[in-house]
Amino acid sequence: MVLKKISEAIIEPDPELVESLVKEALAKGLKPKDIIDNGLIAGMDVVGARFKKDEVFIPEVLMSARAMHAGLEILKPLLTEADEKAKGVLVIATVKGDVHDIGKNLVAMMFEGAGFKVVDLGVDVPKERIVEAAKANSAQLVGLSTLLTTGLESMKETIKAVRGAGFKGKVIVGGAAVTEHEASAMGADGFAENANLAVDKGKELLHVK
Ligand code: B1M
Repeated sequence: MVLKKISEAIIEPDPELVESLVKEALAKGLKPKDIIDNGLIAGMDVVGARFKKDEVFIPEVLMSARAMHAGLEILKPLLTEADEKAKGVLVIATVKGDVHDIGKNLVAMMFEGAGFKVVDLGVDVPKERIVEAAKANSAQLVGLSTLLTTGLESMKETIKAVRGAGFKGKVIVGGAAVTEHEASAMGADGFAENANLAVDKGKELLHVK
């Protein structure tokens, strides 16, 4: 019931209500991942479908995104494992030309939660900055996200630049515009459909548990 209320507070965006409902869900013993998947993301899925049908427009979508962030901020610290040594370093970004960051932030949070050090470069990030950050942080993983079909070319170019700069780690990609087939065609080492699977894929590629 509380998860349904959380979804509704994303659909009819009310960041304060989301905050208090997320706290209520935690107090009831619900797991953060359950709250994210079946409360926050479930609500955003409805908003996405309405956006597609022109039933809601960018300002409403942004309000829903803000409500989603309000919930995620509470859950973020709870996802972090008490692990002294990082399992690896992930440099993550939404590629140049794309400003969508909700999914990318979720992936970053899940990696942090699984014990990785995460360097989040934000959105609309040029390939040069990603190359630089991967080097500067001795990253084992580079994660790229795009939700736009037009972002696929940026993603491909970024992978090329990262490889061209001699990066020896693994590149993992995702986002609604990417398919497994495209991911391998553009030279990524791994693809994941959602944030949980992204962590599984990252661990598999780096051979860590
Ligand atoms: Co935009 N938008 N948007 N939008 N938006 C989409 C993506 C779209 C599908 C809507 C539609 O038309 N049906 C469409 C893209 C079509 C396409 O190219 N195929 C679209 C468009 C067209 C646009 C604009 C061009 C609209 C315009 O201006 N005319 C514009 C683009 C601006 C730009 O980037 N240059 C635009 C703008 C915006 C807002 C700013 C209003 C807002 C973004 C706010 C923000 O992110 N801070 C927005 C939103 C919110 C959406 C929808 C409604 C929701 C996206 C979202 O956050 N979903 C979206 C419609 C939809 O998806 N149904 C839409 C929830 C999130 C949890 O899912 O990000 O997919 P997602 O992440 C998932 C997985 O994909 C995966 O894990 C996450 C779940 O666990 N994943 C990874 C993501 N990254 C990963 C990386 C990985 C692995 C997995 O490894 C590294």
